[in-house]
Amino acid sequence: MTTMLPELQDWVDSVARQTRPDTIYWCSGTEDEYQELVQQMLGDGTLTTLNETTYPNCYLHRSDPNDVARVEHLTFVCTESQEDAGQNNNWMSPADAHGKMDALFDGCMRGRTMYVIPYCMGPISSEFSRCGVEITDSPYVVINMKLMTRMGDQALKRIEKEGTFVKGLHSTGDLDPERRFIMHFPAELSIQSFGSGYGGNALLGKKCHALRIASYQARREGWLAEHMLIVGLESPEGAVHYVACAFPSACGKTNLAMLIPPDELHDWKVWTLGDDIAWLHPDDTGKLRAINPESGYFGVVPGTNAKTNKNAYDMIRHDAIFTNVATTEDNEPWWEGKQDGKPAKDWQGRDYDPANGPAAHPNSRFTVAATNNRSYTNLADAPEGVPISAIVFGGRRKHVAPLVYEARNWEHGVLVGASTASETTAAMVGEVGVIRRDPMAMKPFCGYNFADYWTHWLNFKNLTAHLPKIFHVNWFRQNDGGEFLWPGFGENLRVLQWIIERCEHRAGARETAIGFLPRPSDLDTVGLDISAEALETLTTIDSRKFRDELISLGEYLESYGDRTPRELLRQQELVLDALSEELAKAS
Ligand code: SAT
Ligand code: MN
Repeated sequence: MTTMLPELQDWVDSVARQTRPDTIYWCSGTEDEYQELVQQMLGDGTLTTLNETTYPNCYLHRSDPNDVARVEHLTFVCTESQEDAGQNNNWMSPADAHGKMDALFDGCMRGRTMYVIPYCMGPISSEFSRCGVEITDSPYVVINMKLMTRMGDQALKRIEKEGTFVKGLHSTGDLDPERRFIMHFPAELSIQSFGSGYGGNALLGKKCHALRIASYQARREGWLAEHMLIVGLESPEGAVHYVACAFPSACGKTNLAMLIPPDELHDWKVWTLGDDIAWLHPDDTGKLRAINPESGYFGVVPGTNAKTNKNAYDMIRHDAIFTNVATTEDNEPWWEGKQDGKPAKDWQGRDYDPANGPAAHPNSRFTVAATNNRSYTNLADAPEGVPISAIVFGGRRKHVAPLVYEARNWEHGVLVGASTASETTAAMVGEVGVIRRDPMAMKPFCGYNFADYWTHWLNFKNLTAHLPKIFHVNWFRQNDGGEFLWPGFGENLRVLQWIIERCEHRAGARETAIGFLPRPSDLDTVGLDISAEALETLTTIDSRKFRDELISLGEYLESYGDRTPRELLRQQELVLDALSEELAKAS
């Protein structure tokens, strides 16, 4: 096949001249094509079948053990000026990066098939959607892109009509971590990724396009590309609110997006629109509307069970791709926290031996189409998106951050977002459990200087009349004995309920130096198994610790130099002054 769009045809031809594949294959996105690729990969061992009775159409992929997570230290934003990438990104000049990548891509597809994947991020007919074409030599990438995006002929048609698309070039190379780079060229609307087959490094529509490149475009065009789930909450009275929540990778976005109400709140309904990325646009009526650019989930497997996330547990029982999980004697997939069965082989295919560590890799993943999910709503396909009532930021914090608080106003909310920090997880290569700053949960994903990004956020004050309220949550607070104080999972709905009742001006709160906190009595805790003491701890702050936090936040914001917006520093000072005043009063 070919295309009528000369720019696309020329690019595909030039990539083929450079990479020298044996064959070029244009992906149509059909079910038959998916099945044929699966058969081919079963043949060459890239995939294996799982138990066909209990896990129909499910496959296992074992990746190279050196290639199991995103590699932030090998991910670069390549702008002419280093300042434009900011200290939040690794930077390389476009000329140097192209030189390096050209050498790596030279002849790298010899003996391989080159797949051309036209894809559309967002509903095909939405004005908010953006298209791209990924060229890859990995059929595993093709089938994942099929589940995760709207790809193939329908996307190609839109691209030919629009004439613009993001160019993504990917090769697994030889999977040598020494020859691995993920390069972004925002000004060229292009991405080049070499040497990894793992999710965020290789499925270029996801983090590379829908966050890094899109955030750069969004700044120019007046919208936001964010690392947020989108969930709809329908109260027993029938009011529906849509909430967008930003958390770092592997902090439970997928669980929150498909939450199941606890028994006492069974009259509530929860609808999933997205579990990872939201594109937010101001509309004509002054509201922010969100679309999910993806159409599938690439979720963390360990910990998923019938209690923690029944919707996810059920949706990965058919038509799913598993990456780096263990298997049982019956050839079912197995992972830590599955609470059913025992591992026979670990994620590397060895006989399971606890001495080798967990049976499933801690960052093992499932890929499924969003329509597998029981709480999926076809509003996820609505071209106009959904109006957002509240934006929620959160991280994984043992101490300091309370269960929930509400920012005073938009500008303060931007500070709250910028203050997000979290203990690191297995979704990225490196030490797990270290606290790091992760503003808006976008540290690894913002395609330009964070200082400019905060300015862009602050500017929405002038763009939009009915801005959402902004909140911060922390499900991960622990007591001194290291036990979690909040039960989490379905019970998180109680916090979301307070949030939307705040949006409706119905729920109570007390004003503190850091914003509005619920009193224990402001939360619906009927039937919740929690001590009064734990609830008290969750809804109070240690002003001294929080003041230290604010001081360190101020230093962090200042470290961005002149570009840091004054308004953000002013907000930091306001909170700091209020905390000092509280401490002075108490002493
Ligand atoms: O690897 S991905 O970036 O796709 C998943 C994640 O880290 O959130
Ligand atoms: Mn993510």
